[in-house]
Amino acid sequence: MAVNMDTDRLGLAALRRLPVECRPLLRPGTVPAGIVHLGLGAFHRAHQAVHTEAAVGAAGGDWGIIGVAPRSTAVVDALAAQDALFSVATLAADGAATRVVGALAGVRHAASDPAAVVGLLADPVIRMVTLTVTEKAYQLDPVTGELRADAELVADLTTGRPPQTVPGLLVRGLLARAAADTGPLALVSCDNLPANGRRLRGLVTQALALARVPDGPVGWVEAHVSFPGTMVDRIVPASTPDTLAAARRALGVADLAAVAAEPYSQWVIEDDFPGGRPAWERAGATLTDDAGPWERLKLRALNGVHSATAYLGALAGAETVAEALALPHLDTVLRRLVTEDVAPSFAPPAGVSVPGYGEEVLARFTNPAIRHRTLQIAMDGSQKLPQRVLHTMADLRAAGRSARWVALVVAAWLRFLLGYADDGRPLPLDDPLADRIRAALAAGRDTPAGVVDALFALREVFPAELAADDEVRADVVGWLSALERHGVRATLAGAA
Ligand code: CS2
Repeated sequence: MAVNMDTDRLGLAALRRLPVECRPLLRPGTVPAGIVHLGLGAFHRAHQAVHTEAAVGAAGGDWGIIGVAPRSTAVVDALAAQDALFSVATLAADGAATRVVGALAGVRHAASDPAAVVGLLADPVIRMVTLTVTEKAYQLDPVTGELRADAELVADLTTGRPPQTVPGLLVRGLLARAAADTGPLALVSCDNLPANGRRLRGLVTQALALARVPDGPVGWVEAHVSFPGTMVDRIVPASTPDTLAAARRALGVADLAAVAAEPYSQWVIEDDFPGGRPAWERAGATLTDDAGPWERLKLRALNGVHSATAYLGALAGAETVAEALALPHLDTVLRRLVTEDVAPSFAPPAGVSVPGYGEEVLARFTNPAIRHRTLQIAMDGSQKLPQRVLHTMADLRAAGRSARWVALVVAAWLRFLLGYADDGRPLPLDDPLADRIRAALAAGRDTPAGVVDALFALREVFPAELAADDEVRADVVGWLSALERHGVRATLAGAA
């Protein structure tokens, strides 16, 4: 890595000019790489990178991270110009603290140099690949977990072209590693998928089959690759020009890869790392043999509530989550969602009270220093609703219970898909299933019942049993009618 000598820009040469409290725990270049991370978004930088830097700082180990951006060049360019350094501002209601993180040992851009990334995955120094690529990049059907083999993925798996999809890149890397026999590897999903370790294993198994990989390398992968499940949690909104301006003020130099996050951070990890791991337990993480209860807790009582806030808030014209929570009665409705519907739907981790966790979540959402846009959370609803909301609903119904508040969240999503807010302003539809959603709505959008029937037919989102459940259908139609007729504010006032 050529050192950036520009002392007005974050980089090794600027480190000595930084206020002492802003300096990294690790000096990049001094910790050899052991991890490849796919997905260099704000979340990775404020979460795994921070925990890993602290773990290596506390206990050592060759666990530098090579950060790979699958698509975006902007973040790779910014980090490459900064010797892979970036800052994280921790925003509490009563003030901010900014610190540079030295966890990254390098950065790569997969789309322009896939061979380098495949080479890294086969490199014996790399013993772990972590991923934050968002739900849709796994290309799994959200309901069944089946791999969705679109033309791009089939081309990646069946031709020799440079891989362009995440599954394609993983398969190519694993084949190279099997051929070189360079030691065991953990593939660690850090995305908000249900049973993310099992889903990633399923993805790899199905992709190897689609690529008609012979038994030898398939057996190698089965014997040498682990897929620990994880629960990851920290609210990290997409960075904005304000984030960068605040970083410059705190650091005294420009940081074009700066991120800002809430103080809270949690990481629960299944301890299954055949090639070793950083001492994350020294950095606030919980190592366990089953992350499932934690993951269900977080997906249902945090992400589900986040999505509810995002759709209801966006419809009512709230730009951020904190603004949405200022809507009269929304907090009451969200509390009822958590206590009456989410809590009885699953068994939480031992000793955890779901309503108590829900209170903590609402306090985090109201942090006034965090400007998390409702529209950011609203995107990709088809990929998020199943594990955040519909699993809760299915479990309640299977136990013979009603799912009234969950039905409100589903109705809010359907109402959002109609594409305009309560004041008539347009709302964007940013979703990998946007075309299918638009086609379904074209067939029936005139009445609430028509909308529900058209969208309940999307099998990638609504499982057949839920779609055929008359009580669920009636609840969702009822809420959607109220939302359409009276708007969010009056619906909340009537419900709370
Ligand atoms: C959010 C998550 O964007 C979203 O859909 O619900 O990114 C959320 O902020 C994180 O999962 C919190 O850990």
